[in-house]
Amino acid sequence: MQDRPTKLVEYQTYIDGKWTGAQSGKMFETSDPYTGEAWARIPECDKVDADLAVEAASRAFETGPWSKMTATARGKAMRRIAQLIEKHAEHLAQIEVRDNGKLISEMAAQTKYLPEWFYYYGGMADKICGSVVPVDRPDHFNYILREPVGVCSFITPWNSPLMLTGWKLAPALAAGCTVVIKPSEYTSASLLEFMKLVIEEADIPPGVVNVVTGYGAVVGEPLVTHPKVAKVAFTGGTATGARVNELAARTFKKVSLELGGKSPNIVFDDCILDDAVSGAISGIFAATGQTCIAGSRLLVQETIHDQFVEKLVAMAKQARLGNPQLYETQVGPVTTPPQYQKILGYIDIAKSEGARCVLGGGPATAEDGGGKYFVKPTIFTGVDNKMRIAQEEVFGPVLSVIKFKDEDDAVRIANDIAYGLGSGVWTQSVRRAHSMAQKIKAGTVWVNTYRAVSFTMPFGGYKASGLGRENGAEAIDGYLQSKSVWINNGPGGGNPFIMKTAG
Ligand code: TXE
Repeated sequence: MQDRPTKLVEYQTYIDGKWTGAQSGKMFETSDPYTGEAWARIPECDKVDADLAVEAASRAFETGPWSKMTATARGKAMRRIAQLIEKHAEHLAQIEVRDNGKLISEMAAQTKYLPEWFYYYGGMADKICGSVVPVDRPDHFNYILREPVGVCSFITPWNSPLMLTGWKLAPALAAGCTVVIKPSEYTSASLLEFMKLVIEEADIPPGVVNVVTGYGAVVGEPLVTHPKVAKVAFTGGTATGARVNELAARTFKKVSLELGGKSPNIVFDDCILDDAVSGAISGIFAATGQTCIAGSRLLVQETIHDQFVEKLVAMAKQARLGNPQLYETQVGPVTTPPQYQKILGYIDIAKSEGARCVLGGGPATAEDGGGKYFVKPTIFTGVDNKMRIAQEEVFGPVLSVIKFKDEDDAVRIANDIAYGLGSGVWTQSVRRAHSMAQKIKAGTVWVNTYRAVSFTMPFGGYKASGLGRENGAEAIDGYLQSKSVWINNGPGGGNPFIMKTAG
């Protein structure tokens, strides 16, 4: 176990290029989920700070150096950001683990990969082209400008704080927007380190990237309702996402939402069994199940069900629970106390619904004897898709195994859910792979792999899993709007009382 820190680290937040506390002077503590001990103090911002940050972002967008910078220079600035992330990747990962308890092996892989987002979108900055339109009028020269939407608010969760920020920040900066970021109250520290080590060092002008820290309802909502905010990009729970969407609609903001999931991971009897077993395990137990794309519903064809479950349990049993800062640890603690209670509550619900617990099923202690908030990797069989354990997002290391007969049955069960974020298919049949990919209603279908993401591939949800897409070339559209320019080079006039709808 880590020692209790004798002195808490004190962070400030970053508004208009300056380090500051909350205007109220309030602070809150952030804890290490492994030790359960507080290790840092974070400014507890409120609406006053949110308003200051939005005003700073608005000035930077309207009149600051950023607004006058060429797109090529923006792209260069983004490459500086990428290089600085590369330099500090390991340190940033360690801070993330300290705050969210996820495995260093996963968080370090994320921070090492994150520069690619800034290289990719940085390269796009001076390739955002408008177009000339051959409009159906004589003597006209019409064109479309693509302009940045303006000030954007980002609200992010605790499970992958920097990665999910980068998915928003890189396309927003490439488009020429300015931003205010509110990280989760559980994991603010890595973003504040990022601001110091990366954004400040990269000489990004004041006001372009601002951070306010604190609680969602207090400092998050003012960022969603502020009239000068043009776009809100949110990642978090579905209930919060619905509220954010409703509030943002009142002032007609653009919104993108990346919400929860209950993703089906579908194993056919023609799969390579060992690959599918590993895929099923990493689908649910990686990140202690705290990922929106967790393959939490494992659909197994009845012909191989018993054999598959036996192999699955045998492998899952070997998982090493322990200190998430060590590279050999395979399962870390749950990030927050409410999340820990929620997961244990769902385990009870599953048992009361009649699902059969074949592995785990309760709190755990890490192998080193230390640690807080550990839950045993848990597998339920005999799950019916109508049960709450199959329909609701647990966000923990709890797998529901559901039997199916054939392809049609698998598709029916996979789609009989409010969510539509990820999905997996394990098969060696090319025909079946493509057919399933077409029929599953989800933003991502992985075939013979699971939980892969890339800056090049769009990511987002169908149904209650969200709105819009992050990543890939199309993500930049979420930070741009079109302006139609009409130039009449011929005679004007005509009937002044009638709209010019015809040539
Ligand atoms: O998320 P919240 P919570 C799911 C998962 C989890 C559940 C609840 O099922 O168990 O959501 O987790 C900010 N206005 N996911 O409570 O509340 C909040 O401060 C504006 C899925 O931690 O959605 C934080 O910054 N902002 C998920 C962010 O919203 C508000 C990741 C997310 O917190 C706000 C996390 C408000 N009224 C949880 N209320 C994923 N998609 O990966 C809260 N916030």
